[in-house]
Amino acid sequence: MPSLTASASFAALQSHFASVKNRRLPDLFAQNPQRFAAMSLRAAGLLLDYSKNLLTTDSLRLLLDLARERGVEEQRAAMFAGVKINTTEHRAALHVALRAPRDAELLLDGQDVIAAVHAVQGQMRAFTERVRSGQWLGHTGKAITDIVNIGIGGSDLGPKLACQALQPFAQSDLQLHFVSNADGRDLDAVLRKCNPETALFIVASKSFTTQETMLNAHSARDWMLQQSCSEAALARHFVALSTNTAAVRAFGIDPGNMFPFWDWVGGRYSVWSAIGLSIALAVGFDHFAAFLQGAHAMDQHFCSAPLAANMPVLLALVGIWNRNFLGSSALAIAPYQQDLNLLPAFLQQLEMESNGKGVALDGATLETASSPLILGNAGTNGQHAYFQLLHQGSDVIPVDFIAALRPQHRLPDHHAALLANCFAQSEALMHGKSAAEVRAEMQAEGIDEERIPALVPHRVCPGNRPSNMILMDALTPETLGALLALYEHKVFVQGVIWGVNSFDQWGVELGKALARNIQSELLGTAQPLQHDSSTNNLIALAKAAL
Ligand code: G6Q
Repeated sequence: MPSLTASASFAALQSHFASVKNRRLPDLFAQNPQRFAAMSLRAAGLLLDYSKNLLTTDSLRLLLDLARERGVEEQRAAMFAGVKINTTEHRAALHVALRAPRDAELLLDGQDVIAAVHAVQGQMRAFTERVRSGQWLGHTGKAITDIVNIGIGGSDLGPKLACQALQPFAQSDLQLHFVSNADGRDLDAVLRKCNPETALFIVASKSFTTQETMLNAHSARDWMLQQSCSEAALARHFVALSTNTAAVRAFGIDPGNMFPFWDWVGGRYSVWSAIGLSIALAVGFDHFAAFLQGAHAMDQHFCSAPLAANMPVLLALVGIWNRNFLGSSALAIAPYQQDLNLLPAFLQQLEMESNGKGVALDGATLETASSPLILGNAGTNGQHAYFQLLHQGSDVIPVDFIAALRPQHRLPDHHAALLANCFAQSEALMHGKSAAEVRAEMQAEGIDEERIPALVPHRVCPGNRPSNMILMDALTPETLGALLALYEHKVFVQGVIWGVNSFDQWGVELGKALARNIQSELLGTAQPLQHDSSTNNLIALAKAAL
């Protein structure tokens, strides 16, 4: 595949961009009263309104040409067919199989993938029901009250997000805790809340070798033993989610208490696998199944809708436009829903670990920018913090607003205020406030005429700042599943267009390896240290303090 910049549609977009970049979004709306209808669509319970982006129908047509020329349709078919598109790890990327119905068919290396997926789901359902009904007992015969998921990265962010987002569906008194950080304060704070007789630890690790997770898992195990749980009774308190049976057994967890998954499930795409056990425990397996169904509905839409009416494709193309033509280096994620507070952190990993790459699949250096920096937190909180930069900063940072039309609480007035803020922000970013408006406003406020000229530039908001709006009727297991699948496929499409492998993470592996070396130096006596003078001195300082 030639590089992105060598493709004919990329060149066409570059010359087209020159004719659009000085347009004003409010003018585009004024010229076409049907702009919302033309630039919004519904799929799998979600509505995407991308009309507040600085593009025209010509821009879209050229972006769709780009998607075709870059092979989005062929790569999509390859992913769903189980082709080993993760070439640097020689693996398929088959997370879509995790949410496929029982009657779907897919063979991978001779294995019936769908049967294997549903067998594990059956195991998860049976276990979940035993724990939630109080039949699964701790070592002193008491029912489980606290679930502690020990995992990091993809083995933490998705389950933690979903457990928080679906809390209104919990219908159980089980307390869910997530421990990820190597900082002992993380586990220590959770252990203080738990009773060793009624705590259940889920060790969630695809590799079962990740340093932070194994450190926390061993400390949790030691804590249980110190609290008078016998080695034999640990089986009542530890289960594993992993692909590595040997390491699970070596840790001391009975493989009978292990929920397996497979190397074709990438860490950041694993929330749909056994890694979702904590979600099923929190909300019940039926709700977890609904979460999978919501994602599957988005998969079906992504597979079957023409590119021009395909939500993940359009969201991806708008992102390409903003990143590679408008030059935006970041994307803000603003969920106007407290329960989605962890979505920006989840998407940080999904987008930046998948497409934060500078090298194309063929090893060539990319000639264009790839993943933007992802930032954000829940609205309205973000409005009182970083939104200042969105409105008046020197960089144009597009925003994805995400909101539900119906709340999951009964407090009066709150939801109208929340939605009003959400819609007002997207409108304000687009319209801005001109010098004339600022002047008139200050005159109306009675500000001294002499002071007005000096104040005007500070109060002007340039506007013309792009945003998407993603709406759902309510935040449910189905809509959450569809939302996460939407972003997964958006990231995939962008990866195809940029020509990168969205499914490896060699940068993450580098950090893991270096930390192992330095840890052995911190704890050992190896001399002299062979690092740069900064790292050598930092290690020496820490060694003296430890
Ligand atoms: C995700 C990454 C990474 C991974 C963690 C945890 O795609 O590979 O975030 O999920 O490093 O890995 P384990 O699940 O193997 O412990």
